[in-house]
Amino acid sequence: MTLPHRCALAALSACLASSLTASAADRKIIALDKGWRFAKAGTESGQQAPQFSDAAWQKVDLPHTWNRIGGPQGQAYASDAYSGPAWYRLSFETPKAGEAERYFLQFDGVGTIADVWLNGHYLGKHEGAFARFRFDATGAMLRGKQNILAVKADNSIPAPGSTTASVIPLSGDFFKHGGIYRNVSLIVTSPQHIDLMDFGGPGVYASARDISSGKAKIDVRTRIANDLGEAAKLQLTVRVEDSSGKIVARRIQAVSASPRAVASVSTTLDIASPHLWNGTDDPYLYRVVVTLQRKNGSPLDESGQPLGLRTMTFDADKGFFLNGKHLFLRGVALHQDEGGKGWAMRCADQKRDFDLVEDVGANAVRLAHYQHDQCSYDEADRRGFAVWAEVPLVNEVSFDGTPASPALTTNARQQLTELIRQNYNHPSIVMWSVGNEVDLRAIAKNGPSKAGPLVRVLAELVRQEDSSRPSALADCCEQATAPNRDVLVGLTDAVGYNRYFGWYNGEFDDFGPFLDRAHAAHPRLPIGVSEYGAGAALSQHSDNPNGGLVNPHGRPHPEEYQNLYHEASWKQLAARPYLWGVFIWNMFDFATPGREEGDLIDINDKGLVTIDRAVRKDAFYFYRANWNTAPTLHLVGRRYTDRPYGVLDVEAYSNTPAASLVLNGKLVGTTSCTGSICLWKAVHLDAGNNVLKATAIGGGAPLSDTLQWHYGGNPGVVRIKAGDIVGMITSTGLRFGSDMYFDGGTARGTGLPDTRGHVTAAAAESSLYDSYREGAFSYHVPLPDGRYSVTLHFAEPVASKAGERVFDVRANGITVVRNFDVFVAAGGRHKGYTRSFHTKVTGGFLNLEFHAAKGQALLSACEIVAE
Ligand code: GCB
Repeated sequence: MTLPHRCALAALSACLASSLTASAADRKIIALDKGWRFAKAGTESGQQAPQFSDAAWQKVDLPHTWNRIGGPQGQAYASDAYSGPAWYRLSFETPKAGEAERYFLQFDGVGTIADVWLNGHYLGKHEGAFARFRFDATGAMLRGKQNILAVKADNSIPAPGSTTASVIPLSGDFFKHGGIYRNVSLIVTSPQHIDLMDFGGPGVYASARDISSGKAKIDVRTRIANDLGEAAKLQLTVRVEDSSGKIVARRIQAVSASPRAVASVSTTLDIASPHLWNGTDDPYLYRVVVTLQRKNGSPLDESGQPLGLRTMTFDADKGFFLNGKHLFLRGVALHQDEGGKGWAMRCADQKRDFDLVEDVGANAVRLAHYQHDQCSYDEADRRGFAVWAEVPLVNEVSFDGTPASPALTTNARQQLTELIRQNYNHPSIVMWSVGNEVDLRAIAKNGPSKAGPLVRVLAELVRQEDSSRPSALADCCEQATAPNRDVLVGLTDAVGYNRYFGWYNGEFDDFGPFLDRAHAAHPRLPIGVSEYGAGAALSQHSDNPNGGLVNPHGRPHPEEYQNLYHEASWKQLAARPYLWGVFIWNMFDFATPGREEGDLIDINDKGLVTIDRAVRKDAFYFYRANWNTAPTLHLVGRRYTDRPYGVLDVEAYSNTPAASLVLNGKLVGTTSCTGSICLWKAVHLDAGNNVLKATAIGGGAPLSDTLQWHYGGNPGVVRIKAGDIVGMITSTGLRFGSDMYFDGGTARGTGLPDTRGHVTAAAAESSLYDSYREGAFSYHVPLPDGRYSVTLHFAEPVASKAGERVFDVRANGITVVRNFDVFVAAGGRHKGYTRSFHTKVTGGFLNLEFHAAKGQALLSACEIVAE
């Protein structure tokens, strides 16, 4: 008996002929990926008719999507955001097989709604962009002749009255690509076969129980379809093969198949000395192979499914346990999206992505926000990743804040059933999520809970379909203050929190206390973090990301801020043993309409890796150093090549105990690395080029990392843009670094509308005043000893009259500006004003202190120039 195999369409006849001779009743899978015609012909005008001429249509191969979204800011890039109907047609020939053969057309994923015709016969509709679906095409197939397959794919944006109005997701922060973006196959079976019409599932469902070191019980449920009009006596052989293909258990059963019916047959097998699927340490896979045979033993059909033996538990206080051993799920979230390809990613692309996930040292993936391609779940099984699988119920259950309609509920149930049945056999899946942030827009307009009823329905469906795995939910808004907020936490068996402290809201240090409150409020609920992250642009940089504000919904997104965000967040997450795990949002930048952030357009830049997979951002290495046991040594800031300041801290990410830094061939020093961070403080750059080389011993072998920075400045000149995270160059070419060398105070302004564009500058440069540091603060600026002239830039952002803000400035302990009221000095609010003085530096530092007698001191910029 040969295993099912896939014939390519080009060589179809020969391939089929050989397999038909080899075993006439064997299942054959024929790839229908090549030679399609495509057109964005919206209106229906006979495209489905066999005689329709598609000669003028574009030639395409699958996987295919017409959409291309996102690219770099300010550069021409290919974009096609068309959302609506489009058509595909394929002409293919089947060799003449036996008259009794059954033909199934299998689509692995079509965005969003597919209508399918074969030879002009309407086979049906599938609503939902992410699950596999099949049609029984037997009645419409022309055996041994040319067949015409026509598919209408419609990714209209969901809106009241649109074709997709009752198809989840109704919205979400990602672009919904259109097209036949995964593979299509023709499956030929005998009339008695393993059922293919079970929500796209394999028809064979295996699970393990009573696993001990001595043995395990395997329960296999097989759905057997008899498409003939008479009853049949058949035989079912279920075998379990170990990873080398050796049969370790087998059972043969007689089966009575009623006419035109599907029978469900249960089989239990024992495996001695089970070898467990043990996550990334040992992702051992068995295989369950089910063979349907005639009574005489000749084969009719066969299906092989992955089987991993493992136990798992979620404990509200202790986290996640795999095979009885605690395992913290170090996760990253993934979308199915790549620059230039969109959703039309091949298996090889997914493998490459999983290589990167493996390299960062993750042991878990959140396949967000929907069902992914089978290749991804296969990769997770093979590599031992735990998977958070998820149905695409995102943000909202209706357009107007009302509960989900019956039609939407039916669609959500369908998509969840597809998700579970199609992926039931993957040992990697540890939970089924029934929704993402559906509390976000369910702030009741006219009363209480709107999303709750649907979440309950879906959680109950998980219980019915698969009681071995918990239902889960990614929550956005618990503890947020909003009237009539839907309370969804607690409706599923486990929860994940999507939280962005220090990005969208709050401070880094809010994360831990938030989780502690959530744990206290839900003492019996296993909780984890289903999303946390921050954006990072490769071309935007900060000398000190603590010094200014990012604009989460815009620009800038300096890469160094993402580093800081993850350093601060991971510290708190790693210290909370009750968490079952965390997922970084996101492993890769991804396409989403409407974002103008960092240095990109229509891309969410929270990835640890860029959308084209070309660049691993610094934060990638922070996690690699923390999560992967393979030695890591990575100097931080390699893309910030042109430095405004000559004295700065140098950081490396490493899982070695200590590292050394050499600058232009001279040893700077050796420092210990704590929390995977090695820090050399106040390193003095040379004028011109600086080659920095870090070295360490990791895993018994020497490690090194090198980068180059340029310092074009002069150690006797320091220009600081206070309260700004990226700095600026003035119209006359003066370079102000981002806020640096400060202590205390709060950064304000940049990205906020309070001062931007309103300041009339004393000098011409109004943007110098669009940020400021405010409060009681000081600067400790490293400078060569000597005499300096200092110019301070101020603008009053809020006061409406004299006397609201009065402060002094001291330079090295001497008051140089006294009882200063910017409002008075500048002649009103939003007016730039400068004060200059001379001072002397001895001992290598200039100390500037800002003290208020009334209100709070502030500073917009400062220029220190040696005389
Ligand atoms: C979220 C959403 C996710 C977004 C993410 C973000 O909470 O679940 O879909 O992409 O935030 O980056 O804003």
